Amino acid sequence: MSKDNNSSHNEKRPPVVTVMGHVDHGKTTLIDAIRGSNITDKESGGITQNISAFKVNHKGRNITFIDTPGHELFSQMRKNGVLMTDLVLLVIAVDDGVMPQTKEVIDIIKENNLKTIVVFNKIDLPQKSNLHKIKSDLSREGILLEGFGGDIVSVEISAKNKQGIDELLELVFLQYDLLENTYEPKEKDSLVILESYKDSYVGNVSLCLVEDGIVERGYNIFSLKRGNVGRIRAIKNDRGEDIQTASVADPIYIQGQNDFLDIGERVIFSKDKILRDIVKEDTLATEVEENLSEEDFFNESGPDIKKLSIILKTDTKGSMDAIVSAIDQIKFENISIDIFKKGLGDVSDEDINIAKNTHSIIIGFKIKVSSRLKKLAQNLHIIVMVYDIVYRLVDDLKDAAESLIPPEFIEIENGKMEVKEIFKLSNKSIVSGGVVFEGKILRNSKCRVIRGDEVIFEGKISDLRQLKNEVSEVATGTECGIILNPSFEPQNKDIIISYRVEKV
Ligand SMILES: Nc1nc2c(ncn2[C@@H]2O[C@H](COP(=O)(O)OP(=O)(O)OP(=O)(O)O)[C@@H](O)[C@H]2O)c(=O)[nH]1
Ligand SMILES: [Mg+2]
Repeated sequence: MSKDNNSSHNEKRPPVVTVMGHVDHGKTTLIDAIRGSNITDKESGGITQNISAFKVNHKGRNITFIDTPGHELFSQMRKNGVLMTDLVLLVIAVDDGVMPQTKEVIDIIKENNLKTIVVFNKIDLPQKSNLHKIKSDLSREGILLEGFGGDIVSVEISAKNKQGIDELLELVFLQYDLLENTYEPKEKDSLVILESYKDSYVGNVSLCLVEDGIVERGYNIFSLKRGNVGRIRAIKNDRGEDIQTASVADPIYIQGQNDFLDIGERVIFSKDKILRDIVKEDTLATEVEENLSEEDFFNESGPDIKKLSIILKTDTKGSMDAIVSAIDQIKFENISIDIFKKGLGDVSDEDINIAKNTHSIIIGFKIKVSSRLKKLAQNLHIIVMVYDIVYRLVDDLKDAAESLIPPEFIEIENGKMEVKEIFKLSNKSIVSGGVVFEGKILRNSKCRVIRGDEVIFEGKISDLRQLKNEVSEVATGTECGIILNPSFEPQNKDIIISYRVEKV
């Protein structure tokens, strides 16, 4: 079926604007200021950990904003944030300046040749005086602002005080209107998938932007990879309200598809159930639920490798990707963290079963474990750890992996004594008398006796005396008597070395 296209495509679609930058520079606060919302209050750990999209109307024109996380672990999500983007707002807090993820975003901007507005945020702070320096730092990164040898525009705002927001929105339209016509009508009506997850009640859900056409509830969707993936049972807008239709650039959540839609995937939608002329791309769908066979799993690592086996359950595909790539970067010699199974959604009976059979621990991110399964896991001694802040999860996994490293021990000498005389006590104890010539001799320490080049005894100093008194240590230059355990009789000129063993 060819697309029924009567609408004029000469006009532009609403701009899609992605807000990006280093962690805590104020991206979500900016979106809150624009929308009059307070998303930031609800974020676990005060950081954004998922991609989200919002539709805003300013003076009669719509804009779609995409919020991205700034934490370093979410690189892939940042890349996903620009799938359909016309303009990037590069948010830089004036009290922090150009930081690692600012640079990472600059790379994404350059790679995708994206038009950018630099948004200097937090100008309510005294560090506003850093602006000149930050601008020249940006030049070094290839972001040449107006007045700094380039034509990239910037704006100064305080998201917190809602200062400069109107000016920013005007600038967005101004810059967008300068762009060539971005609205290229597609041959077929389509959606771009920004994020996907599994909801325990409604099944597969995807956050997407309408790329072209008007999508309606009840329409069929077609993956280029897998063909028909079912009907759209419900469409929700960015406020979670049910809607019947959505048009180009609208951010929506679709439900009801019977297959998982991958991030970045373009799906076609149509009233028709069959689209004969859809060309399947020659790629395989990403597997969301993935198990290694037990046999493969246990054969994978060598005998000297200690393994921490995990079952990973997360809320969304985006967070799964972020966590898997963070786990890939945890490296300790001879330790491997193996993901035996990964999947989206709450912990299931099957997860517990697999954990039991493979001696895995279950790691969850923003998912639930029912009290029944918690109890079952407890009875089976299966560790289940659920997090809602990604870096805590990764830190704990690092610690768990590190705890598998066998500790190394080294010997440290306390001191040495040369034997000069042997006494035998009435209780048959043998006392080696002599002078400490290096360090200290410690009672109860480990010791060895050396004759020439040979070690002739290994044991402990069970008794240490100075004159007739029992003492705990004897220092260099002092005479003392040592009783060894097990009992042993050295000869004159033997050396007794007192030492300790420490963990490194
Ligand atoms: N003083 C001041 N503080 C701000 C401003 N904008 C944001 N903040 C504060 O900066 C902190 C981080 O703000 P967020 O909006 O969560 O930052 P973000 O860039 O979305 O953070 P991530 O999404 O985790 O990367 C919060 O404590 C905000 O209250 C501002 O204009 N002025
Ligand atoms: Mg945020």
